[in-house]
Parts: sequence; structure tokens; C-alpha cells
Amino acid sequence: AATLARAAERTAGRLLAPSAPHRLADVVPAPQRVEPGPVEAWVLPSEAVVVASADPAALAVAEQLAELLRPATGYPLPVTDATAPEPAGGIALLLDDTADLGAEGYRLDINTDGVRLTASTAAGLFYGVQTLRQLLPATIESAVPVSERWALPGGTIIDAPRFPYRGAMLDVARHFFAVEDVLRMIDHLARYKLNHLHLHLTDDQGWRITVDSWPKLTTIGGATEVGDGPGGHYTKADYARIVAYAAARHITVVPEIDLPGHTNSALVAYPQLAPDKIAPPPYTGTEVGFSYVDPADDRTYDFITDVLGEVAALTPGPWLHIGGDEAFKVKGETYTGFVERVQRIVADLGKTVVGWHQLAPAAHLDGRVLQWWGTNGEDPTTADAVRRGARLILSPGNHAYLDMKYAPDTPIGHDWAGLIDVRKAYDWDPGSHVADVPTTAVLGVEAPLWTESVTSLTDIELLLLPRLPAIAELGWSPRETHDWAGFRDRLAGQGPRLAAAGITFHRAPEIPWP
Ligand code: TNX
Repeated sequence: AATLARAAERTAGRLLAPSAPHRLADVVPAPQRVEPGPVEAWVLPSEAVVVASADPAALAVAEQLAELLRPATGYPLPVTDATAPEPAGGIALLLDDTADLGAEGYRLDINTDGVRLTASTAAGLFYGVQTLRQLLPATIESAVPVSERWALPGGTIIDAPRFPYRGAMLDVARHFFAVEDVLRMIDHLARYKLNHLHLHLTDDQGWRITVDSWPKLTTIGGATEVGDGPGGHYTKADYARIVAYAAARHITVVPEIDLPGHTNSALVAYPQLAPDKIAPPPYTGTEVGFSYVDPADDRTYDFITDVLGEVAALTPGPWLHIGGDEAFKVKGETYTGFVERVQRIVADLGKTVVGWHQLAPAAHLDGRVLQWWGTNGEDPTTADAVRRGARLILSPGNHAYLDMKYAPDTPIGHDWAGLIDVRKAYDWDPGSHVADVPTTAVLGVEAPLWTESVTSLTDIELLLLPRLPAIAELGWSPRETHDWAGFRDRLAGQGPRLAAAGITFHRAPEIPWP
């Protein structure tokens, strides 16, 4: 209670004091290039207009910006398209494909006339908007009008990501999460310029996506979760809603159907998939590695073709994740033969296969991506798969796993890969983490959140924030900007923003929160 009272006093104090102008470089993830101008260049006026290139995608981003700014400012911020959009005392979002800013880059200029944001794509404009948002006073995150000078620092930011794949994973199988929770997680990803949401849709404890051709997967397989909870599943409409919400934020959904292990929920529903053709009891514990679909039965591959076909049809993004982890009972050539057959099914569906790095020994297939979750960067099998053409998504268990505890007293989470405080989450280099894997083979980074002990949105946010920004920065920012002291201070500035937005987060003691 005393701590709460002190926090309230601090908040009140902050609201009464005039906000110090924000520094142009105080952005997470750190921008590629920052050229500061005047400490304070422009104050958003109540009559400001947002103009955008006359292109539906640019106008959509302009509308998103206006929606971000309206609640706290209380300003109308009309969005208009202009044939010659110039920031005449307003904000301009310009698509310019001659600007050489890359598929996701942007340029942000703030001067005494206002703000001009340029990009080659709507995604670039969207990332520029995320930066602009962080340059306004923290109270901009408030859902209700705040009396504030909406001052912006002057100068130019030229920015683009280091890696094309920047993601997070939510395990909706161990515990099921409502669509609304997933949408809120997508908001967190968008804030930090992540562009992929990996959904771990199936596991021993539950099957979470409707498959019309195998309906019992959800009606039976979806009715359980870890512990005594009711489980649940996404209808195709639910899934489409998640995909669309993500797409509007330039985030691609990566669906995972974990095979051949982690399949108890499918075996409960369809015992013909089981090696002994007997339905196992539903499983609501947290052990791994005991279940598998029968790799010797052709019906298994019919099942996989149906399931992956329906999931692919619902998924506009290029990826299908086939799991492949911890199939302890499917060994050697049986395992690689299984994987090769499933990789082929994915390719025939026109999708690019992603799998956990246990897929490494299987034959290469064009474009395949391995998600590396090791805890020791010496991994000759994975390095060999990379030599044969695989690309890597880096999710080192001892740095990027969001289900690891921060400290021994973290109330939920695991510690099998160690404790991961914010510094541990930040202090590694995806470009050189796995021995004998060149940076050029690294597609990017992903922070997975397994949910054996995670049961609510508050739990998700506790583990996600503030480590997600650390992983986001590793995926976005040039290596030259990597600096713990600098990151720590910039991250501290996120605290009041998250607080103003009503988002709970872990007040990590190593961060100098204001
Ligand atoms: C290992 S990481 C797993 C998951 C567990 C996780 C718990 C991976 C590919 N498999 O099944 O949920 O550890 O941290």
C-alpha cells in the first residue's frame, strides 16, 4: 500500500510538472540514424490536420495515427488526402517509392512547420507512426483527454530494420486465450515494430483451431487445457479476425500445428492417428515428449494434408509452422522421413515451411526456416542445415524465452533455461549467436511465450513487458546502437507510456523507471 501511495504521488507530481521535451533519440527500438534539431520544434495544435498520399494504404495509416492521438489530445485531427500534401502546420504521411527507404523503412522530419513522414510502403509509414507516438509526451497514451503541451523535438530520423522477421509467439494450447487477449498482444507487438505473431495452436493439452474436415479436433480436443480450465478454440471467423487485426498493423500471423509430437489432443479426438490406435486420456499436465501421430500410417498424412490445407487457406502470410520439437518417441530416419513428407505437403500448399530446429537433420527444402531455441550456441546440426540452405529465426531459450522467470521470486514462469532479467534478454547478438551460422542466414528473432503457468492477460503482460522491447530492439536496431546503458534509459521512458495506456508490466529493478 505504501508503495502504491508513493507511485500515485509520483504520477500526480508528473502530471503537475511541465513535461520536459522528449529527446529525439529516446525511442525503442533505437532508430538507425538520428539527427537532432531544435529541442522543441513544434507543438501539435488543436486544429492540426493529418494529410496523406491519396492511396488507401497511406490513408489507413494516417487514420490509425489520428486514432492514436485523438483520445489524449481531444483534438479532432481530421484525415485528408492531398494531391500535393505539404505539412502546412500539420502532419503529412507520404508514400514515395523513389525514397530508397526499403520495404519497412521510413524518414521522419520534424520542424517548425510540423511533421513529415515519408516511406516507400504503408508498413514504413506505420513504423514511422510508432516512432512519432513515442516522441510525444507519455500522456499521449491516455484514453481520456489530458491537458498537455503536445511538444515534439525537432530533427530527422532515418530508420529501417536490421532483420526482416521480428516476432513473438503465444502458446494458446497450454492455456486458451480469448481473441481480445490476442488482439491486445498484437497491439504490444505493433508498438515495438514487430511484424510476426506466431500462434502455437495445438499441443497435448488442447487443439485450438477449427478444422472442418476433422471436427472433433476442437469439439473434443479443444475442451481441455493445463489444469482444470475449460479450454476453448478459435472458429475460422475468430482466426480471421486475428489475422485481419494483425494485418492492419503490418503483422503476419504464423500458425503452428505441432507435429509429430505434442499431439495428445488430436489422438484423443481421432484414435486412428495414434500408433496403437487407442485413444489416450486427455492430458492436462505439463510434461512433454510422450505423444505422437503414427508416422507409419498413410492416414496420418491425409490428416496432415487436410489440416494444413485448411489452415493455409485461412492464412494470407507465407508461413506454415509444423513444430517438430520434442518428438522423443519418433527417432532417426522415421523422424526425418516424417518431416520430409510434411515439408513437401507444406510446399505443395504454396507455403514456406517453418519448424523448430529439431527439423535440421531432415533434407533441405527450398526456403525452409528453422526456429532455433537452443541454450548453447554450439549446434553443428543446425549449422549444417544452414549450409544446406536453411535460414534461422533466433529464439535462444536462455535469452528470448518469455516464459522464463525474471528472478527467483517471479510468481509464474519456468527456469529450465535459466532466469532472464531484462539485461539477459537484451545482451546477445542474433547475427552471431549460433556458431558457424553467418548473419546472412538469420531471418530474424522471435520471443516465444509458453503458457503452462500463464492464465490471464495480466500474466501475459507481466512476462512480455518489458522484455519484448529488448527482443524487438535486437530485431530492429543496427548493431552499432547496441548499448545496455542506453537501452536501459530509453526503456525506462517506456514505463510512464505503458502506465498511461493502462498496461501492466514488470517493474524490473535494473531499469531506472521514472
Ligand atoms: C519446450 S521450446 C517446449 C515447449 C514447452 C517449453 C517450456 C519448444 C520448442 N518446446 O513444449 O512449453 O519448453 O519452456
